[in-house]
Amino acid sequence: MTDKASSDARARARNLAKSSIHGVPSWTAESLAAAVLAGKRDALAQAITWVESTLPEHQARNEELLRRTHRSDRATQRLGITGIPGAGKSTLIEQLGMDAIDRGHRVAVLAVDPSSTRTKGSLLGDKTRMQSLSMHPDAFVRPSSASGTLGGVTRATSEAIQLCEAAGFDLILVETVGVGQSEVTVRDMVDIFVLTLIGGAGDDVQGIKRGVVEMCDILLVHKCDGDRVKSSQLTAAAYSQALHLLPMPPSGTPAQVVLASSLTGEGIGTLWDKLLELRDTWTATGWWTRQRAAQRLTAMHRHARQLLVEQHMQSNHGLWEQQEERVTAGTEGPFSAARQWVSNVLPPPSDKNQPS
Ligand SMILES: Nc1nc2c(ncn2[C@@H]2O[C@H](COP(=O)(O)OP(=O)(O)OP(=O)(O)O)[C@@H](O)[C@H]2O)c(=O)[nH]1
Ligand SMILES: [Mg+2]
Repeated sequence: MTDKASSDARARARNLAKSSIHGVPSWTAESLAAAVLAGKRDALAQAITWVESTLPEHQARNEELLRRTHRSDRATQRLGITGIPGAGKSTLIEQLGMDAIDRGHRVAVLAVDPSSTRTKGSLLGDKTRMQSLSMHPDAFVRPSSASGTLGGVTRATSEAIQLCEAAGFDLILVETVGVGQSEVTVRDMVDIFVLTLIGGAGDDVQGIKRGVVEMCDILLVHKCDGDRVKSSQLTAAAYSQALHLLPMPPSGTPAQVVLASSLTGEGIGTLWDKLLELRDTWTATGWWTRQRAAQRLTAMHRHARQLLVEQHMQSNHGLWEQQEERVTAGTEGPFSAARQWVSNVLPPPSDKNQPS
């Protein structure tokens, strides 16, 4: 082969590899939506990659994809699992997921980490800890979602949940790393929220904020095995008492404490019983559907606010930067700078828009 021929061949191979990596050539919103609805996992993976994009030129095609895959009639369950790094969330998800498959479910696992605390090690950990699940035909595991702003990650995760459900997965497990802001938003997209703790370590050590404890439905004292059994029981007892002092959550069901080990499988049956009990109780009281409706509204409000701010920042970037410089230099206060910017980018409310 001549030099020219071999370099052409290399370029063609490179382009082919590039196009298959990006998946650009074949999918349209219509064909991708159809493939997702047919339960094709490569299409689902591609669709999630699409919605993770924040590029403005991708928004129209993404919306088309989401419109075509929108199904409100599927009975699905969304479970959030949160806790400090290393609490055993992925190991628990592997256990729960495999059990759920045995019970006839199709399981999707999504991981959320807007804070970028995730190291290569834990990504690798996800793959090895969810090994059976990752390889099972009735499961779909997406180790880590897009990085970016909290708002962007929240939107992408909500949309990924919708896509998984459209592809026929009826149990969605969302793993959240960290103990801060990310749980607040994941709470807004799941039906049941489980906080995993480790026995023996106090909240100060684990960095669990009271707010996160307040919003969980099940508090799981995990790794209750070997020489941790005693300390796990003490931690469980302390939290059971503390939970009594919290106000009644809007679901009408106070959070419950469960002891479990994913290593021995002990307590996992109890966890299942509690999960099913919550689903049945909330279906009967109507909380299940009310919570979902409230979550859809919250998502719409949040997204509308974000879009408004982003669009105005783009359309009047000069003034925004000017205000930023003033606030940085201390020549303008942050609140008045924000107010000035808003009154500059928005037209004053006219009488026409006022309710009569
Ligand atoms: N003793 C014991 N160890 C466990 C249990 N569950 C998980 N582990 C171990 O805890 C370590 C962390 O487990 P992971 O499942 O990766 O924890 P994680 O919370 O998903 O970690 P990140 O995703 O990095 O936040 C691993 O070494 C597991 O083998 C358990 O029930 N008992
Ligand atoms: Mg993990």
